[in-house]
Amino acid sequence: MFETLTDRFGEIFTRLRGRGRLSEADLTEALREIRVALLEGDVNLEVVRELVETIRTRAAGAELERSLTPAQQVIKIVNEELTAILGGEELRITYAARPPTVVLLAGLQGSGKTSAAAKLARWFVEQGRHPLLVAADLQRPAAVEQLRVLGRQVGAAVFSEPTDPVDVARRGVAEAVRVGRDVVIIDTAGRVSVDAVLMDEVAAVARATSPRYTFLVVDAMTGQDAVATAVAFHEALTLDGVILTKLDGDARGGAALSVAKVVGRPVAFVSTGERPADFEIFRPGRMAGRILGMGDVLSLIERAEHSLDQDVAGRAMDRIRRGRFTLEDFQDQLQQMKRLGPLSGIVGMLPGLPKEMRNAEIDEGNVTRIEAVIRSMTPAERNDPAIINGSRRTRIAAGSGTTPAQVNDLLNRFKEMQKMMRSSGMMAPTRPGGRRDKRKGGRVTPARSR
Ligand SMILES: Nc1nc2c(ncn2[C@@H]2O[C@H](COP(=O)(O)OP(=O)(O)O)[C@@H](O)[C@H]2O)c(=O)[nH]1
Ligand SMILES: [Mg+2]
Repeated sequence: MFETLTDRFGEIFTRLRGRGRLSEADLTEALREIRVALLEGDVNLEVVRELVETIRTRAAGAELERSLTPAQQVIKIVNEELTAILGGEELRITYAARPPTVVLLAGLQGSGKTSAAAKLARWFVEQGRHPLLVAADLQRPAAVEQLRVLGRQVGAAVFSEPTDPVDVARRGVAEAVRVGRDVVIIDTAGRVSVDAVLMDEVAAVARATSPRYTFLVVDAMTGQDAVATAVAFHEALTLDGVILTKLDGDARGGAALSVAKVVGRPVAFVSTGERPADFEIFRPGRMAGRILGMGDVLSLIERAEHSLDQDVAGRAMDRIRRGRFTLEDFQDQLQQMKRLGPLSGIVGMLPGLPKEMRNAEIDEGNVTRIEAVIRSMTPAERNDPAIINGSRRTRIAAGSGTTPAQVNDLLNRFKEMQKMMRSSGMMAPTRPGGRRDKRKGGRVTPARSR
């Protein structure tokens, strides 16, 4: 599910990242692409409109955070707004002061209500609660038996009587009180499509049991119908949230994502398969991140915002642009990187990295060695490594506990890096160091303290 969206956002963000500055035209173009991506992903038109407008307003007025490139800022805003339409925060289930806590499930036939009832029971058991399942779907004889089988699987008792739905639901709650069950989950009947009889029946069940939570169960495969269905149920019942099912399917899924926004109630739980365990509390932020294909890059961005020294970062960017990125700057960068935490952790958070790279061992010792070598250089050497001759190399190696070959290796890599920065247009094509001047270049100043 959501592959269409993820693919499209991947392309859009890659193009955005390729730009240093974002012009008005770039932003407009990106927003147009985002709009198309959302529509292709089957997100509701109204939701798309509002989302794109919000992103536009925020991106235009965005305060420039110096730790983020303009593209990163746009991506961050998109992520935050997508999270918001999915309900923002995850729903925290609370319990009735006087048990039982009643949960009512409504929805069309085949949406996954009965499965969700059992899965929800299992979830409450995991929370240390004692749920009672109530089979108030008396339309089909098999429905009660289905719930009994599922109830056994998840270790929850099932109550039912062959009377009528409202009566069964009311008695179910009384039964829970009698046997000391603190949560009651009521499974109701569905129709193939919304109709008045269905609405009246489920509304009557709700009136009779005063549920703490009324959840609409929505099959994520049903496309835009899901939105209309949700609106109708919300009018009749006043929903507290939505349970999205069949997220393991291969539909585009955008419609399901729109439901929460359209009815103004959050997605509470999601079901991702047929097994009882394929069910979890819905985390909007995580889902948005997944859809946008970002791995955990946003937590990385956040961490960067908090732990990086903005001035150092800004200075480095400035020097890169002016073609003056030296070993000294390189060392600053290494130090900043180390503040973000273990390198292996950072690599794990980067999206789109090939698996081999994710698993590659990141050699922290290597970074420490590079730093030692740079620290053993004089400022003049750091500023212009070209002056490092054989005897300087030997001195630096001795000072850093490395070998002249290792010093050479670092210098070669640094040269490669500068070349790359230049050819990628990141760095202006002036000379390294920028103030190579024979007088200074020849002078040996003592290395800075370790
Ligand atoms: N793949 C998949 N199938 C599901 C999921 N939830 C429910 N189903 C299946 O959908 C069908 C209808 O589910 P059911 O709970 O009986 O729907 P109800 O009519 O609303 O009670 C059943 O075959 C379920 O096994 C899910 O998350 N993933
Ligand atoms: Mg059912």
